[in-house]
Amino acid sequence: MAEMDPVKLMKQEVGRAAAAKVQSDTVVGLGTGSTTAFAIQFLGDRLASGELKNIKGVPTSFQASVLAKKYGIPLTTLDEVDKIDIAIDGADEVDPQFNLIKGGGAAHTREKIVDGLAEQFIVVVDSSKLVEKLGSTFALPVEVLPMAVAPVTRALTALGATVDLRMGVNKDGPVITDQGNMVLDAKFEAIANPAEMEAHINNIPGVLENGLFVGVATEVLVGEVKDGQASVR
Ligand code: ABF
Repeated sequence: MAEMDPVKLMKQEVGRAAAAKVQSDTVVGLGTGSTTAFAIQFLGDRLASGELKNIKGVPTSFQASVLAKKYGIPLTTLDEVDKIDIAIDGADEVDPQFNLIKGGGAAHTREKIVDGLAEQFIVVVDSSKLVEKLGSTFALPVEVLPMAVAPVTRALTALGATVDLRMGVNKDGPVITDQGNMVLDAKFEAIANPAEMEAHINNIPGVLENGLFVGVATEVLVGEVKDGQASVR
């Protein structure tokens, strides 16, 4: 049998470990990204086996809602529930204080709403996402109203970032978010004070949300592969 790609193996194990933390009769925030996709799949498996009962998912993106339907996870909305018990979501960078950069999937606006409401927010990453300082490997995604792309670009540049408009896979036009906005990717040397930077950027007129998640994650599950064996810590 062909060897499974070790990164995929790692994501699978992390997704499985996160799904195992979900209890029956709870509301689950369903994140976006390839690692969380495995968690959603394993939640579906647990429901199908009868081991898990009566959960409702709040999706953070169209992609998450499609996966939830595929794996038989009933969906609900923030109008129907008064709390989210646990959220499972990916990240692009994690620092030692569990602060995150998210938004590589252009879904960080809904993700921050759902992850921020969750009593437990479990982040599922592979070890390549661990950094000492946020911003050191990944540009900070910022969701912007299309009419404000130019002034927000100038404001982020003035903060010291190199700013790019996120283009689609075929480069034939900018990525459009689930809200109909665009995404600027702001690459900083490193972000010294994530809390300050998060508040400052969200205060720039035209900005909807940025990908700094400060003080939101309650647990980080890190997948690793050593000698072909996947483990989670
Ligand atoms: C999403 O998951 C994004 O916020 C983040 O960029 C992405 C990470 O995806 P993957 O698990 O595929 O690396 O939540």
